[in-house]
Amino acid sequence: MYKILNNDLIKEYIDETLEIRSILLDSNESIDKIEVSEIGDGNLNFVYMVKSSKKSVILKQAVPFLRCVGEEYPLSRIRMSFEIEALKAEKEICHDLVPEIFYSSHDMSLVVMQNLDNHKILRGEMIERKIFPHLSEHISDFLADTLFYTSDFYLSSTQKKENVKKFNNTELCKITEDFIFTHPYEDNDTNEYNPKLDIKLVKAFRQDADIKVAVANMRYKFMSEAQALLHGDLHSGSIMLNEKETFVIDPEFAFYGPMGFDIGIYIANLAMSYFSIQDKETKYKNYVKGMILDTWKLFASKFKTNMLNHEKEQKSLQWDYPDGLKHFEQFADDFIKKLFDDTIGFMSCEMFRRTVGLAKVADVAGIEDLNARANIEANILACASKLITSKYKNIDEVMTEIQKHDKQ
Ligand code: SR1
Ligand code: MG
Repeated sequence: MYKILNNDLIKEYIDETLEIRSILLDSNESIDKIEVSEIGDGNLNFVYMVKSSKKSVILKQAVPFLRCVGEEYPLSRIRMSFEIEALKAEKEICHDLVPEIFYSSHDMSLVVMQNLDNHKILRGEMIERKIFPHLSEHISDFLADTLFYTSDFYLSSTQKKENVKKFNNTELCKITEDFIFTHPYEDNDTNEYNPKLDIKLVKAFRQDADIKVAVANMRYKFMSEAQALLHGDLHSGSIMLNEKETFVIDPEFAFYGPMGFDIGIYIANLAMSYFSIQDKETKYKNYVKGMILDTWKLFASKFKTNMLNHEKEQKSLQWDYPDGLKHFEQFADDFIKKLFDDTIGFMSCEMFRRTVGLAKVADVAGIEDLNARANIEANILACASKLITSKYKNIDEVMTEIQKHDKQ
């Protein structure tokens, strides 16, 4: 039966759950030998580190409300079941990029998994100006493989439709529909702004026909295009890493949606980090610029390779004629071009909402000088407005646009 755990109740729970107990303790050892500490600061769940002399693990539990708002915002615990199933699916596809699960319980809405204690959250590391030589390779692998191997390009029609049903994550999709695609574009109580941000800028984009139509298009895409199993919240707080290894965590928002959403959210968070860096730190700014360019370019090339290799292996009759593979390649290029446009659209929506919506990014919101922060936020809003209402040939053009709006 479900109960909300705390430090003491976790000990009791582990004592009676042999699968977890045996990971942490020898059979005759007392449960008092383990230490429990709450380490989460996320918006949704409670995260504990559980440590014995033998091992340490992470125990994450969903509670029946939205943690960052409180009990007055009920949210069913089923989100943990989606997280568990998404972790399993992602682990099968990208073994080295997803933490190991030791135990999970749908009834208790909890998962016990690998403690990434040699790894840190990417956002914090970027704020500390740390450099990670393999990150773009790893994230582009994660994106190209999870998005390809869960899509209609790879799965049978029946399996893909079964998966869409399985990941029917309606409540968390609604959070995204509200907090990314709706509230930031209206006068809504949940929105929060830096008091030094010129309110005229906020009002202006909320009444701009081109922006409103473009955002409505992205919202509709998010709600209706079940292309692949998405992570659903792939910002720099959902990545833990060190110099050698990268792990993608927290897929509680997983569902079948448009591929560009995951890529766009990630690149938007890199772009907001870019804007947050003061001009004099040119070395780090250039590093982040390189991350933006590499992520898209590596992703596009790996995704295309996945498509071509699969087609070569399958040898489907449809493309089995002298120029067939060349024509299939045109189809792949066409698809990736549309995916690029979607990516930039979703990227813009993430930039808007992280500036004027409820959830902020520490890279920008952590800047203590509110006037300096407001200047960066104005740049982000202007850039997002331009990106979502324009068409770009490639990521280099997008980067030029970002740089143009980076007015110090
Ligand atoms: C109301 S929850 C706000 C945000 O937290 C999560 O990390 C998602 O990004 C969600 O949009
Ligand atoms: Mg999260």
